[in-house]
Amino acid sequence: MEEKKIIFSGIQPSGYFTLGNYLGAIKNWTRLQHEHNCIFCIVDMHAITVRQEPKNLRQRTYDSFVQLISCGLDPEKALLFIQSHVPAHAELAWLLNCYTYMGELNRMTQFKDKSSRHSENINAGLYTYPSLMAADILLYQTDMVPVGEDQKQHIELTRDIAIRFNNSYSPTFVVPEGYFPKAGARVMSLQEPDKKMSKSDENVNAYITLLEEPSVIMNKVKRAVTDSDNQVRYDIKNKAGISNLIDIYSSITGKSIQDVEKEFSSTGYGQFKNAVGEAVVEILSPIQKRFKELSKEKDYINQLIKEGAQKADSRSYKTLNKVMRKIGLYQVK
Ligand code: AQP
Repeated sequence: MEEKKIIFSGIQPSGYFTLGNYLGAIKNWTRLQHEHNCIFCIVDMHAITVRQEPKNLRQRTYDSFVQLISCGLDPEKALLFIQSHVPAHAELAWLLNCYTYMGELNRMTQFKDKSSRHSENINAGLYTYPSLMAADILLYQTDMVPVGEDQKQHIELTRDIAIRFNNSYSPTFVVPEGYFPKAGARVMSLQEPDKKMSKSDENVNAYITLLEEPSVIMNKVKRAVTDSDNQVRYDIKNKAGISNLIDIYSSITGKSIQDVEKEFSSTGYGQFKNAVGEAVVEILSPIQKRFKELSKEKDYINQLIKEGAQKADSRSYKTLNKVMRKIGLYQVK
């Protein structure tokens, strides 16, 4: 029998999860957990590379864990934990920083993008974010990393760091592959459709969160920026807003882009937006119901959080010790 692949992916508690996070990541995770050895992590240490309100961060981290379970992740099937609860992540990140070049970090578009949005706080953590991400992935000897297309560059860098380390010493890390699902790979902002939908966008109309009221969802879709030609046709270059809504609708319903174009060929944008809004409301409604029920079960959720951390701790230390030994850090047996 073929061995199960090890899959790792992370998500930041930097706000409430968006439809982009769901269609680009979480929805695929719920499928992958049945087929592979999956590890999913709430990366709170990545979130603090931009300023967070402590009280909000604490609450969002808890809510993120509950949201993942509400979306269908099962702690019996996948390993779910919070990054800061497992010290090996920060430890390996430091070690890998010493094997990562500034030239490589300088090329990262996410750093350029986030530092331009947070010009008052361009900190070293934001800059070395990719080494922490490499540590997250490499600690678990990950084979595959399912992420949205926006993370392609970080995965490439993780591979380069792993190969460099393996070549400098001896094979230590599995060199992971990125896995970029086509459907929902890049959900764009509803207000600036040439930018990806982000949970930390200052304009709340740019994104839809998983916990949003149906009326708010319908309104946000209605207000989504489109164009004036009133034809539901896919053309990313000239009709980015409508193309984004087609992508969202197609990803939720499973219909092809051509079929969506056909379905709305004789209707205007108003009717199409209505259908998109309703599809979003429908897919989020069971998640919201479960979230409401589960958030009240604090003892149960905290127990799951603790168990996740314990399991991740024992798995990650194996790799960390191996790395320390190879580098030449003195260890007492
Ligand atoms: N718009 C998106 N479309 C498709 N996939 C997306 N992802 C994020 N936004 C989209 C995928 O979600 C996973 C978790 O992302 P993250 O929370 O770790 O960080 P991010 O990519 O930086 O997400 P945000 O929402 O943009 O957060 P902020 O605003 O804090 O930076 C990843 O697999 C990502 O590809």
